[in-house]
Amino acid sequence: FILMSELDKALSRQEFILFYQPRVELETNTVKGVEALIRWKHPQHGFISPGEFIPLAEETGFIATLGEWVLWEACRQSKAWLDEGICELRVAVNVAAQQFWDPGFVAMVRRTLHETGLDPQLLELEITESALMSDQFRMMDVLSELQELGVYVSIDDFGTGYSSLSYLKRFKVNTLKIDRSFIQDLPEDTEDAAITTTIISLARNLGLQVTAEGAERADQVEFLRQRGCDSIQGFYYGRPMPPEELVSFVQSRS
Ligand code: G
Ligand code: G
Ligand code: MN
Ligand code: NA
Repeated sequence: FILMSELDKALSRQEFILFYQPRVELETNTVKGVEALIRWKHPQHGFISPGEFIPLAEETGFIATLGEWVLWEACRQSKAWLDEGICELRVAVNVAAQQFWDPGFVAMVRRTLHETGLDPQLLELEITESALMSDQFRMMDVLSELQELGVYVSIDDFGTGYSSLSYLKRFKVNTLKIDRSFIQDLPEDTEDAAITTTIISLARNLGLQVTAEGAERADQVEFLRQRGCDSIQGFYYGRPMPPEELVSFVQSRS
């Protein structure tokens, strides 16, 4: 049970940290990107998962402040890895619906890139399919502005929302991230196999990148590789981990 006042304090007490989960490119078998995933290091209760406090942050509007911090910290980290000559990693940041629809959102992203000095090409914004679809005309404008800025955009949890294929054609997005629910029962589940195969060829035919989330086993990775999936983010390769561990992980694979 979490109180809003605790969330607010946690931010000023620097109790939030970002973990990073590697995304492995299948063709080269190397890590080209990571997803930043927030954790709350609570002084009494240890690590608290975002599933337990992001919903409250969304209800109370605190997600705006928290989301800005996440974006800033992820950009700062990617830039630091690059400057220190450690690795070049595109960092993917989850954007809540409320953030995406805020009229100041694109300006905030631009300002954060400027302040941290990160190349826009090294930032990817993950927006869920359901968040995108609520206002299709404005969505097109925001996506165009983000494209002009030069950041990457991916549709998170793809396959679980309601985007019509005709809109997909005009979405200015770079990547579809296939939701974990379609991956977890591969390759045995014939329906999930059909859905996954179809999403991969849809993405390829539209010239989009496709990432599968949640592969935990070698046979799942093999299935996805054979169907032309570009990259995989799943426990098979690595869990979300602290930045130091991520660096060792990347270096051990390159
Ligand atoms: O890391 P974990 O599997 O516990 O994440 C659970 C959920 O929390 C996922 O749906 C993930 O997208 C979400 N999440 C993690 N970090 C962030 C964040 O920084 N911002 C937002 N909006 N959601 C996040
Ligand atoms: O909603 P979103 O796609 O942002 O959620 C990402 C979350 O999915 C991460 O917090 C991560 O913990 C979780 N995740 C990533 N890979 C796997 C996996 O292979 N298995 C399971 N069970 N969860 C995963
Ligand atoms: Mn995500
Ligand atoms: Na997802």
